[in-house]
Amino acid sequence: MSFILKLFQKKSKPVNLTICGLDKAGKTTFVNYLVHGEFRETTPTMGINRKSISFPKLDLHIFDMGGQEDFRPIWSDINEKSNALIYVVDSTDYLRFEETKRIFLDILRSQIDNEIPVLILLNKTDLPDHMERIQFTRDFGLLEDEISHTWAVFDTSAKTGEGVVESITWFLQMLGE
Ligand code: G3D
Ligand code: MG
Repeated sequence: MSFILKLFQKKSKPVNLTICGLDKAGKTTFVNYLVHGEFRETTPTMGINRKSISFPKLDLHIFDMGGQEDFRPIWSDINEKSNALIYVVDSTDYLRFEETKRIFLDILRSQIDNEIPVLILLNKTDLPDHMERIQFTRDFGLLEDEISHTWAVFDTSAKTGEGVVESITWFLQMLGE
């Protein structure tokens, strides 16, 4: 390749990103908002929904995982090859809080390396009676000593777009964008 071509060749780092969380948390809606810049209706994800987005310094290859119980065994295979994790929690789903917390902590303990940054989205905060971020952070176990990943929690609404730009900006910085 010529010197000139090398000079102008795009040098983007490929990043494999998995998005996990219980079914109906808003994973696919969040990805849609990232890709289209607006809310779009979704249908339940069967298996894995793959999308790619290019940023100036990195290409994000997104693996949006089906959250139903039947699909969760696939997560560990994808997470083990992943460089980044977004975990989405429905901030109004008090009934399944312990279930999503157990699954999240299991991913951190056994499916991803310690240096992988973790973005936690406390989603659906446009709805009334949602969980408060400070209380959530404590109850979700994020302040425990065993957590050695770099993490952050953002309030988001994949419906109104609240927190989408802020959360992804933080994440891209962690990934070296
Ligand atoms: P999943 O991919 O995690 O399984 P989806 O979840 O993205 O398919 O979303 C599940 C439902 O939650 C969808 O509604 C979607 O519109 C809704 N939803 C996602 N994010 C938000 C949000 O931030 N606020 C509100 N109010 N709703 C949200 P349906 O009605 O299609 O089941
Ligand atoms: Mg989905």
